[in-house]
Amino acid sequence: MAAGAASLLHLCLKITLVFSIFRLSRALSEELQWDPSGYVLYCPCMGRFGNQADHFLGSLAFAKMLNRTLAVPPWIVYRHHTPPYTNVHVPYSDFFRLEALSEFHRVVSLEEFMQKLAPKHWPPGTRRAYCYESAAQRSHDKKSCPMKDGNPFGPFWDHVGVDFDESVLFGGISFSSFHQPHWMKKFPASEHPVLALPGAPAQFPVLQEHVRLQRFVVWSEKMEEEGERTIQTHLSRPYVGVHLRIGVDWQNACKLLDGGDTGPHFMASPQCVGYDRQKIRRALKLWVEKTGARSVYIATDSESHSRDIEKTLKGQVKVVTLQPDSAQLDLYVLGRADHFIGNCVSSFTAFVKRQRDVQGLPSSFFGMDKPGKPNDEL
Ligand SMILES: Nc1nc2c(ncn2[C@@H]2O[C@H](COP(=O)(O)OP(=O)(O)OP(=O)(O)O)[C@@H](O)[C@H]2O)c(=O)[nH]1
Ligand SMILES: *[C@@H]1O[C@H](CO)[C@@H](O)[C@H](O)[C@H]1NC(C)=O
Repeated sequence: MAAGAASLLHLCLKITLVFSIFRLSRALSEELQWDPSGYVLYCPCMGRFGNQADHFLGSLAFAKMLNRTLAVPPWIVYRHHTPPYTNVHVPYSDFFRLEALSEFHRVVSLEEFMQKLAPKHWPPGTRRAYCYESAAQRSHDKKSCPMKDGNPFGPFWDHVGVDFDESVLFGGISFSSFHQPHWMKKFPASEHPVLALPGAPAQFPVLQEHVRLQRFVVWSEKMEEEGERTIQTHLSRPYVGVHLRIGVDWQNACKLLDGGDTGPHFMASPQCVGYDRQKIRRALKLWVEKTGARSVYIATDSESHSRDIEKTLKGQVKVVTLQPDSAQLDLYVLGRADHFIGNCVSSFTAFVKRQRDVQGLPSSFFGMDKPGKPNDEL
C-alpha cells in the first residue's frame, strides 16, 4: 500500500514537473516569437554617429510602413586613432532603451534576432540580400548585392555572423511612403520574410516627417547615470552647452570655399559663413547673460578654445570641456543643458537639437540668432 502511495506521489511530481517545463518553454518562446509579417535588417554603413542616428529614424519609419519588425543594428563606432583600429559594434541598448522603441513599433535587436530567431527561421543557405540594381552593377557579375564589400560592410555582417547566399535586385522604388504599396506587392512577407539591405532604407538628412520619432530614442539607464554624474561633478546650473564643430574636414571645406572652387552646395551652407571666432564669442556672451549661466560646457571634435572662451566671459563662468572618448557622453550633457548652441549643418548638433525639442528645451545656432541686436532680446 505504502509503495503504491509513493509511486502515485512520484507520478504526481513527474506530471507537475512536465507541466512546469511545458509552461516554462512556452513562456520562453512567447518571449521571442517569429513575426509572420517579416523583418527589416540593414547595416548603418554610412557616416559616424550623427548620420547613423538620422538613418535610424528613417529606417524605423520604413519598418513600420511595411509592418515588419525592425532588427535594430548595433552602432558602428570607428576607432581610427586608437588600437586595435577596428570598428566597434556597440549594441543599441548600450546607449538607448530598446523598450522605448516598442512604444512606436515592433523591434528586436539584430544581435538577438541572430541568436534566437535566425538559426531556425533564417538559417545559413537561405540568406538573401536585397539591393538596388544600380548597387549590384558594381559587383563582378553585376547581379550581386555588395553586402560585404569593404569597410564597414564586411566587418559589420561578420560581426553578426552573416554570409549572403543570393541577391534580389529591385529598381524604380524608393523608401518613401509613396512606394509603400509597391514594396508590399513586390516583397510579401510570406515569400520574403527577411529584407536584408546593404544600407539604411532611409534618407539623409532625416525627413522632417520622421524627426518626431526622436521621442522614442531614450537614453539607457547606464548613459543616464554616467551623464548625470558628469553634470553633477563638473557643471553648475544653469549651464550653456556648446557644440564647436571645427575638425579638419570642416577646415578643409572652408578652405575650398575661400578658394572659390566649390559648387552651390557648399555656398548654400552657412558652415563657414556663419561660424567664426567673432560669432562664437558673441553667441556665448549673449546666452550666458540671458540664462544667467554659471558654467559653459564645450563639446568639440577638435580644439575646445576653452581658454579663449573663458577670457571672453571674463572668468565669471566656469568653462568645462571633457573631450570624452564617447561621443554619447557629449551628446547627453549637451542635451541636458539649460541652453544649447549648435551649428546648423552638423548631424551631431541635429541629434542634440531633436532631443531637446522633444523635451521642450531651447536651442540656437551660431550666427543665426539675430547677431545685430542681441540687446533687444534681453
Ligand atoms: N565627442 C564628440 N564627437 C564629435 C563632436 N563633434 C563631432 N563629433 C564626431 O564627429 C562625427 C561627425 O560629426 P558631425 O557634426 O555629425 O558631422 P557630419 O558631417 O554631419 O557627419 P559625418 O558624415 O559623420 O562626418 C560625429 O558623429 C561624432 O562622432 C563633439 O563635439 N564631440
Ligand atoms: C502587422 O503585423 C502584426 C504582427 O505580425 C500583425 O499582427 C498585424 O495583423 C499586421 N497588420 C496588418 C495591417 O497587416
